[in-house]
Amino acid sequence: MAVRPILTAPDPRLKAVSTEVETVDEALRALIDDMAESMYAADGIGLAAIQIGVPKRVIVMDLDQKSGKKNPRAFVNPRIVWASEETATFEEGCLSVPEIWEDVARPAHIRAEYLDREGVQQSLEADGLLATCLQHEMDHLEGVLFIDHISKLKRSMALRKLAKAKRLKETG
Ligand code: GNR
Ligand code: NI
Repeated sequence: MAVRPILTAPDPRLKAVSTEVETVDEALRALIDDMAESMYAADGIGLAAIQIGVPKRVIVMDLDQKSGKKNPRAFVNPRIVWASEETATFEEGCLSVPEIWEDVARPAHIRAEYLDREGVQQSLEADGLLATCLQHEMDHLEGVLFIDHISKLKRSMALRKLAKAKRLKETG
């Protein structure tokens, strides 16, 4: 297992559309384990494979890791099969857009289908933070970041803040 570096915007790889996983095998489980380790190391609650540069439709998530007990969940080839008309607004952040937090409205309730770590088909109904996080991660699979859902002005301010932080990090 290894912690891998997380790509940050405006890295063009974050805009890639990830491809379907064909078989859930040991190599994929090794990727899932690296993703979980990278997510925990960065104090995130979710991570899409593209955030560590792998364009595959794989997500890991652990919403209650703050409780101390690790309970990572893997979602392979997830699909939203139903979404409510009703929306819910959460303040979102992203490990690939560090230190930026903005409100995003998304369907409040969703039903999703996916393969788990063993390659078994699963179905899930979600609301609250789980629904938000799953949609945020599934956006990554399409090359979409949460800042793509906010106003153009807020997005350009966020990207400028990010560029400045990167510059400061480089010059020390
Ligand atoms: O760690 C994360 N927190 C978070 C908070 C609100 C809504 C979405 C998220 S996901 C984010 C980790 C991440 O960037 N996943 O892609
Ligand atoms: Ni993210």
